[in-house]
Amino acid sequence: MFTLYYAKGTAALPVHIALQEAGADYDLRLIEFSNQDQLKPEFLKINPKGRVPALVTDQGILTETPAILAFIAQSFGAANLIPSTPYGFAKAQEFNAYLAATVHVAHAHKMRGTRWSDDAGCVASMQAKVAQNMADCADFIENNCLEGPWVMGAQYTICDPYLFLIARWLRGDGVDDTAFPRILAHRARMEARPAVQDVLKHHV
Ligand SMILES: N[C@@H](CCC(=O)N[C@@H](CS)C(=O)NCC(=O)O)C(=O)O
Repeated sequence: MFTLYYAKGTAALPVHIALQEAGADYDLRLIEFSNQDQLKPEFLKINPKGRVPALVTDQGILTETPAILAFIAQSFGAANLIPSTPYGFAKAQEFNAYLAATVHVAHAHKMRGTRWSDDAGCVASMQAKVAQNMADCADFIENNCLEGPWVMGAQYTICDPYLFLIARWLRGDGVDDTAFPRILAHRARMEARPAVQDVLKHHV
């Protein structure tokens, strides 16, 4: 039994989808950013970083989206959510690490610029760059990372719900996502999956 601490539409979404796809037994704890729940002492005991996702397991608490996704995939081997070879697994991790360390960070400059500067002008300047940076990331993914129909090719993996999250963020970040038809088609394929439809009911 797992407990997923999540906020709607955040990096917790791919973890939530992976749990559902894997057939895991889990329950949910909603963290409302509008109430600053992520900074309250009860949540900081779960994740002192004050971020979601956090997954409570019977072995301890896991944070960081790529790590949690890999844990779910390896814990539920029958769900076949990672490539079986070391190279294939590394390629999946390469993609998820890019989303976590580059794309998510580029997105975070829209709402969380004060992490990097106390200067209001700098924060505004970083915000103004978000659409361009996210479009550049989308362009890189569109042309280099999406084998099709899934990120890793024929196999649906933990890369797919993570890309789905990023695809959902693009318009809000000011990106014209119609310029990225392969990402849009991937998003539509994700939305057609029953597990994704079940999960999305918790993210509206
Ligand atoms: N590196 C972390 C980032 C997690 C993260 O920043 N999550 C955001 C939601 S997408 C969050 O909890 N933000 C709350 C805040 O910044 O106060 C991961 O990949 O899981």
